[in-house]
Amino acid sequence: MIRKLLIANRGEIACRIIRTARRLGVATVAVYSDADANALHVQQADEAVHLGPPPARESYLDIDKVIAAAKQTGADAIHPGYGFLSENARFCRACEEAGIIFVGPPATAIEAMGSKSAAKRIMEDANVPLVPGYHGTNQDPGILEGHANRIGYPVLLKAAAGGGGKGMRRVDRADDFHAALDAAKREAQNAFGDDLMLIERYVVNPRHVEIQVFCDKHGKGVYLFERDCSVQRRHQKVVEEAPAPGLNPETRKKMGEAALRAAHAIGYVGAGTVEFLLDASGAFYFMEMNTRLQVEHPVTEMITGQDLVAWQLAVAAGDALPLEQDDLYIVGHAFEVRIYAEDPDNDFLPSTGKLLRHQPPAEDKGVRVDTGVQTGDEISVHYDPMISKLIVHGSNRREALAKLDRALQQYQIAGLRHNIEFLRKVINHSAFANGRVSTHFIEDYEQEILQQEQQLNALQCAGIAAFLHHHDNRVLHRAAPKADPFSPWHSGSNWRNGLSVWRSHRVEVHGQEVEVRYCGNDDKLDWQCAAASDAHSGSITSRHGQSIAIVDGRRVSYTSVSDGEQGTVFINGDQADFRILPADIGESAESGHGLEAPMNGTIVTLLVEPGSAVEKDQPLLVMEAMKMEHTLRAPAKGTVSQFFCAAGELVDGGSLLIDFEAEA
Ligand code: MV4
Repeated sequence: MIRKLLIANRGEIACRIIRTARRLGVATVAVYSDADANALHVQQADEAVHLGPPPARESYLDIDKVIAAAKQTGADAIHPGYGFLSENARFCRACEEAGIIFVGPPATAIEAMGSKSAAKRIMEDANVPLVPGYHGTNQDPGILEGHANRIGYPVLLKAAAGGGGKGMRRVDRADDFHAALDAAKREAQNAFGDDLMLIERYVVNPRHVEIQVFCDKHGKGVYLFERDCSVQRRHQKVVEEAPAPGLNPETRKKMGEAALRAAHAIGYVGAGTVEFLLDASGAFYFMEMNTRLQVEHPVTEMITGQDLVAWQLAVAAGDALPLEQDDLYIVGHAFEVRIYAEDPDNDFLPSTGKLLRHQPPAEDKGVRVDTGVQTGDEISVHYDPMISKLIVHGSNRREALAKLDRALQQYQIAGLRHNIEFLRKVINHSAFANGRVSTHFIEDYEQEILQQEQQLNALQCAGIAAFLHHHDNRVLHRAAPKADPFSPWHSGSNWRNGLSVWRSHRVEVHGQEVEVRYCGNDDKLDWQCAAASDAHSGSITSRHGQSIAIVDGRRVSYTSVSDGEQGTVFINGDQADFRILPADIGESAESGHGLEAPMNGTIVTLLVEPGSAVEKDQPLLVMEAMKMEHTLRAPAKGTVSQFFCAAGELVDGGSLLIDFEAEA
């Protein structure tokens, strides 16, 4: 029995683990960096230990500090969550040496999955289906080419040490083989310091289907069915669901049993995930095994009714698995989407800063929100910019999808860019609605999903007008003499009732400039809105406590967030971020004399020479962070005077990378 659990993680997963521990009567210890002193996971735990400065390697990744925290607080077990130390065999051993239970598999199982080619040999022996290919140690280019010819084109070259698509090259013709091999080897050497390559037949347009397995310390294992995580963007999962749409029960059973053979082959204990590629014919092939609890585990919990963290704690304590295979069954359908602070309009660059509002939809039967942040928190450059996960469950896929869209509409996030509109476009695409998911989904429908211009509609205009009215009153209120509490300015309502004064503002919203006029008071406001392309007008009444508005007789939800001259309105499931433009003519002078690193990371390449004249949005530099590449672009037409960084260099978020002069 585990009495006290230290959670060596932060954010939503730390909070999620604490929730189960609390339910089971297990005391919890959080750990935190300086950046997280006030974070939700620290507030929710029974006690918390400070680890160090914000960079993960000096806090959440520091094995000695984490072990010391567990000893100091008398924790008998450590849950690593995902990421950070979760798949670190050295950490697993350090726990063992300190007499602390590591909630996860034995170090040997983690190590067995470290090399792709070694893993494939183990899986081959265990009779787990593999993509036809070559995973031997002879790396002679001529020999490798011979294997490619035997396998048949197209083939895929993969770095044995790789992951996340790095060091991977598709080769369509024998003529291209050697050039592709050289390039893939170079990339693998740079990224992993190891250029051992394997070759596989290229599976065209596959699905990513993964099996959740669980093993106890008594040699027993079960599978908790599959998750389809095909919808990805540059190897980042966007939507996950369970069960996989259209998977037939025989294939499910075959995949589940193959996954268990994989787990048993490496002496697995605890929660694990075996990833497969599934092709259009229903054939499936082992890709890799993740030796941790995954981000998307909640969809499995929703369809099985099980708490996987509770299972992990039971297994770690030496208990038998809570259920046998025949006791497990699928009920309904579940989706998960990951809400990120990122800008889909700017290459999904992480968006850092203060979260002025984070109000997820209310949790309800079939709607679950896993989050580790709250309004007022800072999304920093130091960690993954995930804000929360939304998980929904319905009695079938269609119902779950409808719930998902409704819940996304109810999200209120302000202060940062986020991906909610992007997610809504993905899940509302007809191909997705029809279950036609694949790993090429985002690429295939990129035009429809990304290029849609945000439209300004009448409800948004009404919301902005109401905001401006409120904003102006506040400004006037501040100007009123404080000494006079009976001043009509203090009444909270616009006392110029019936004076019919029209006020006007120029506002930038959805990338366009709009003139917004209003006239009236808190009870009834007439408004007019003119953009270059179209115009709207109407009236808005009864903004009760800023939660309900009646717009031309339609009763809708309405609320707003204000940040100086910027604001966000949420109206009827729609969001509009806008900026009040200065009353005088001309754009506000964007002085921007440089580009800063949006997060901690590594410089991959510089794309222009210092001194180059560049166009607005021209790519200037590629950096890598959080397993993703990010392109920094010119904010305007201008000149790159100087780079303050070089390829390969580690840079801190916020540090100046490029000296940039916008053209006057
Ligand atoms: C493949 C493949 C097609 N054929 N292997 C990409 C990351 C790595 N973990 C495995 N990946 C792939 N391996 C063969 N033989 C296509 C992919 C792939 C992919 C796999 C899962 C989810 C998204 C993907 C996106 C592009 C390519």
